[in-house]
Amino acid sequence: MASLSARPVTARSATPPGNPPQGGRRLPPMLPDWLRDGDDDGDGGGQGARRTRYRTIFISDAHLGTAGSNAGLLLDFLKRHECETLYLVGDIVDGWQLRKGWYWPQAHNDVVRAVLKMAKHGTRVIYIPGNHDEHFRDYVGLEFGGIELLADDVHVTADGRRLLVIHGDQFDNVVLYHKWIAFLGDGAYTLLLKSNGWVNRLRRLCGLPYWSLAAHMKKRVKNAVQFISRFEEVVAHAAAERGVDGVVCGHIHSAEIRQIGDITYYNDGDWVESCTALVEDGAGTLSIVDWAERVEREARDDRARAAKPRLVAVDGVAG
Ligand SMILES: [Mn+2]
Repeated sequence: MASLSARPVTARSATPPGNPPQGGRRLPPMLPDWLRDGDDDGDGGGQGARRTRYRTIFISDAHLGTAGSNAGLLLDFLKRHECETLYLVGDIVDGWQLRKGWYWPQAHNDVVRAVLKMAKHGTRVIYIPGNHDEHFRDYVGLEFGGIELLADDVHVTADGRRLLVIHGDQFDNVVLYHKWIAFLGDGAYTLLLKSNGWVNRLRRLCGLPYWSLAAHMKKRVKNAVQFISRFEEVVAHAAAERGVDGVVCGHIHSAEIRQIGDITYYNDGDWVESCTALVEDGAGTLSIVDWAERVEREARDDRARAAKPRLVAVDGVAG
């Protein structure tokens, strides 16, 4: 796990400019009323709140619509940050779980509204669907509520590096049949990469949910470490084929910054287990923010500050 290396610029949030016109076709309004306007969530529209500003924020795997989602922490993170571009790198809403049974508490709604509000106030928001929200893949290339839906994207950092942004489920079959590829070579790699899409489209047509490699691996915990490093290598391999300098993904719920050959591999983690985001500062440096750890540290510091005056008084007596 990478440490917090970025030096964010903390600034009072200025009055945000209007949403700039964006590319892509505009859909007729299709948001239900309860999502349409995000300004009445009690934080005064973000005016005057102290927020940490980053150039780019990447988050994924919030799994809203499931009991495991740490929506409260995510909402806290979103309210205390601002950025030029927000990438939602897949599995934000868990469509498959919602089909099984509707679970949508207020905090989950508030996260959606916070994102819509960011879009409304000038943040470019890009949603790259994953496997749990693959229903959104039908709308790739469109824009709704100020949010652009893309299958994947190439993000250019402030220092000019090109990063492929992709959820990562596209590589599940390759990771699973990794051993066979060693025998069968690069042709098999390409074929498996394609088959991953076919198989899951077919499953979807039959009304079957996405076959989850992550769930499969959870049953074999002892292989998890090996699985994660193999996933990272497969993703880096695909990024190298795309001719980029690095790759940002999610999917395996394991935040990481790691150099693999010529490719810098970034994983923004998740908001179920670890509560992490990947952030880019104004100089183009990316780092992982562990928000659960940060909130805990702040609480610790507050307690220490509360205890301090007593210590000062003791020092005074001693001096
Ligand atoms: Mn996923």
